[in-house]
Amino acid sequence: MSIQKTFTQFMIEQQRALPNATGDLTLLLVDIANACKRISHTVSRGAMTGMLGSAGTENVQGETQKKLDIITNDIMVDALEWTGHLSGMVSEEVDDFIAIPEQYPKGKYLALFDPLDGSSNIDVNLTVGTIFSILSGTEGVDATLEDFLQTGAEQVCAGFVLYGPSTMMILTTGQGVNGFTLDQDVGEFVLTHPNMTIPEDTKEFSINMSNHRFWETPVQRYIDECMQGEEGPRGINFNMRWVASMVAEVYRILTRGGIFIYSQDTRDTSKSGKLRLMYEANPMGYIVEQAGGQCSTGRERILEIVPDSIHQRVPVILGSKNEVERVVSYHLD
Ligand code: AHM
Ligand code: MG
Repeated sequence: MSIQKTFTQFMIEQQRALPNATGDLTLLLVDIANACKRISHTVSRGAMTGMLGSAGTENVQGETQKKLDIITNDIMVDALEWTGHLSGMVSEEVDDFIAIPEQYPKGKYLALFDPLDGSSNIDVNLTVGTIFSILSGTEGVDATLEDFLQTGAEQVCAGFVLYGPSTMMILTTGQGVNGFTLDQDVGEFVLTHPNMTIPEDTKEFSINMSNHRFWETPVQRYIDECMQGEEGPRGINFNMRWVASMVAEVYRILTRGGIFIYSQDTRDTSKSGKLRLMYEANPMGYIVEQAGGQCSTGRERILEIVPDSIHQRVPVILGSKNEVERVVSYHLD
């Protein structure tokens, strides 16, 4: 019987191929994987833990926090702050960046995460996930706010963990995209989806249609053309999916192609979109590009945006290359 390659084995083999690698990133990712196993277990116990529902508090984005938003944030912070691999963290659920406590060594990386993406789905038992992005920091020194304000193109690594029918981790370190499934019996992620690629064409789109009247004209034009199907200018019938969990949508796109859009709209002109650049759009954009897809705001490549704040929002259009290019061309028109 052949034994499947574990996540740790995969990472160590990748590290050996790089002459200057120290193993720090491997150890950090193993710690992140362990935190996500704990989150997977917590989420899977559902109502039995009494942790479903609202916490009655708001995060910096003005969104009501679920109890599990706070619990999963604490799991990530507790798992990572002591390791010596990080000089600071950013979480969707915490207003300021998170400093490493004084007693722990400061490492050469920065971790940015959304501990529970799609948490509006948690009470209805649908797929949620953890998204993370790793940037370079300065070893031995406490991070400052400016240290985090790097473009997505500078990410060392990006990944997400999906808590669905199976728990999966999707990861890129800039050498393609690989998917690992959690073997619940032995508690290890194993490589099940090597070299994931996104088909260049698709007939499936993901967007929250209820916001149609608020979208900008290029997005309305694109979706309206898809909706016209065989009789319209595209000449083909499209399918639609909207899980309201970006992790689930991006995983589906990595599996069979598609386009995901959460664009800027006129509901609240003070916000440029809903999704956050540094721990949602950038890591997902890096993964999608590494799998051969594209990721744009409609006007610029997401990975080239120079951030001005850690909780900045951006419009997101990502997925199959030819469809994203089409939406971008409608913006240029
Ligand atoms: P969250 O990080 O607070 O869960 O919000 C992000 C989520 C995405 O996963 C998803 O694409 C989007 O919000 C859904 O938004 P909506 O409920 O407006 O359709
Ligand atoms: Mg999120």
